[in-house]
Amino acid sequence: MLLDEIPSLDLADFLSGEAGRKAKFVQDLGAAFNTIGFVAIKGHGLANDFTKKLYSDVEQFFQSPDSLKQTYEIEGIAGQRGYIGKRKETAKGFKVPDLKEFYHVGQPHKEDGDSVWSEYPANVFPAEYPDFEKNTVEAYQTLEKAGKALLQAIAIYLELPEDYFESRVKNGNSILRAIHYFPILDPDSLPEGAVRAAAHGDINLITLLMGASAEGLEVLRMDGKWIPITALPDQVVVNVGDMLDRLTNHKLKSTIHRVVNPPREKMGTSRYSIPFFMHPRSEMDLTCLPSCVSTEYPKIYTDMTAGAFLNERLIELGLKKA
Ligand code: AKG
Repeated sequence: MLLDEIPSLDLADFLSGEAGRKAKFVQDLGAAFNTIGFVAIKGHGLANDFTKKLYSDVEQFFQSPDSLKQTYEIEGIAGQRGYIGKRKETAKGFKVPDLKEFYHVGQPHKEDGDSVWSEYPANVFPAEYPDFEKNTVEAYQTLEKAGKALLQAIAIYLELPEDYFESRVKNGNSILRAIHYFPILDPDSLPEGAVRAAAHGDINLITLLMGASAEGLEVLRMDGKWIPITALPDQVVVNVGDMLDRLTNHKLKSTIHRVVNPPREKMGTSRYSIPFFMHPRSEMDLTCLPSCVSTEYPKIYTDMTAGAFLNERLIELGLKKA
């Protein structure tokens, strides 16, 4: 059950062309991002059957032997493409790595003569599973399109031009992350504090998260209480990332979330989830917007580009060497 505290919105309202529906969507989205930092949306463009097939492609890959998966692990690119092995990422401020392995798909193709590959190389895909490439790329493109519409709504809410983010996210560093939280076969041998995903805020502008294969996701409410959330089958959960939090001087809230370990009787089961992290281009300036700074809300962040911020965070996560 999706808790009442996370508002449910329909992106079709924003895209309807009807001024009243569009304005209400913008206000509801803004109000949610200004408080809990999370919403659940439908009308995102992913059909349920497609999502089901995508999850089965992802499962097929992760059920392969580690030796095959490791063929797609690329050294020296901070885990920004391909396979990232078990216990390689540690949430900021934690000592024990997360109990997960994942696969990163970046910009699927170069749209024009842009410098999209200058920082990160082209994608690699598991040749053994052609549907993995076909469907992860389709999911990437569908969620990127939905993400661009959501950023238009956010721009309107912030009283910026509706297309404010368009050039800033074009060919940006967005990543589709297919995650496998592997079965925990010997829970007693786990290091203290080891969890599927320790408490963290996302690095990027916004995250679009397809409903996961099992429970476990929890969001830290403002009163300090952790609340479990599960998207309904036709919903995608969307949350504010740290970059949007910085840009808006914490007017839009990047809310801490985590994935807890299952109860003991379910420790031996896998969990899959597929977030899409919407990133801008590296050169985007994340300096707090002047309209979000006032005597009441003094500037709380230093000026930084998205590329420098991403770099800093990849080092903190252990994916990049300092
Ligand atoms: C992340 O990868 O940042 C997540 O929070 C994943 C959430 C999930 O697996 O449900």
